[in-house]
Amino acid sequence: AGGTGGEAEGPKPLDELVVGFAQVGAESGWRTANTKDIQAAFADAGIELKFSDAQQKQENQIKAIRSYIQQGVDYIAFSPVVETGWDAVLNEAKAAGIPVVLTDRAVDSKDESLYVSFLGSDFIEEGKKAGDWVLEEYKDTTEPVNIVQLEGTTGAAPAIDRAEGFAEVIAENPNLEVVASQTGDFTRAGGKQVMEAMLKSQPDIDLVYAHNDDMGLGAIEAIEAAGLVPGEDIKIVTVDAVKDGMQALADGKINFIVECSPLLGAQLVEIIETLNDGGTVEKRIITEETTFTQEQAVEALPDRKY
Ligand code: GYE
Repeated sequence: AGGTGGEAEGPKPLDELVVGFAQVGAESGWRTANTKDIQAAFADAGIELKFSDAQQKQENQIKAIRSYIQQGVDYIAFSPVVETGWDAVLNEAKAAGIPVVLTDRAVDSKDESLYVSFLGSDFIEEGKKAGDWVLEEYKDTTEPVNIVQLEGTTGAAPAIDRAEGFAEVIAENPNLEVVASQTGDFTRAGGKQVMEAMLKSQPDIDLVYAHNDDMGLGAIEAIEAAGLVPGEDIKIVTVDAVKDGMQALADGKINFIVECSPLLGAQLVEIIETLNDGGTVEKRIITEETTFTQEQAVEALPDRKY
């Protein structure tokens, strides 16, 4: 019928709208919470949501998006597993007149007309917040501080940006040095495996900076298995603040967590409804976030929803 996207025909009744969502996978506690929140928000709004899980593979995500285009959905939303390589499929969506909303992660495309909005966190800022804590923690140290970094999925916006923000801040103190950095793919198993190897290759690790809680939790297992005390012998800073991470923080095994909110569902629904009404939305919508110390985790845990 030509004019998908709703702009030309005026608002569609919400119960006739169809949105296709292409999720990264189920790699972390954050991701599971994100999926649940988005599905619940669409169910509450009475808007049909088609959902696919790409198992952290870009090719699967591209296939899912193509299938949504084929089915003639009204809108497509997705969280791009990596930053590069989206122009072709996004051009196909554009040619079909289907607006695309990026949730959570960015694409590095130069052509901003390929998506209507990017809703998600400022990952560079998150990396800086992690760096700020480390800077403060070691401000009086005169000895070298050996930091190992557990990176998120290679090529993913949060992995690139969290490394960048952190590096920028810790550069202020020449004693702070990242002595090893490797991807754990945002999974607990990945974090554990990389940490095991690092404990063997790096004689004197002072701190682990993990790009998400799950990898930090995997690192805790490796550290304990090596007979060391996480949070004391080796300090740990992570990003996300999901329940398991917050529990480990409250238990003293993690030292600091930078929050990254997975609760994007309500805002995504709002974007879709606005577009459906013919309105315009901000090109960049940044999620509001905080940070947690061990004491703050103890207080926040009882009310934590995910
Ligand atoms: O931090 C991590 C997840 O893209 C912000 O992906 C998200 C990240 C999150 O697997 O736990």
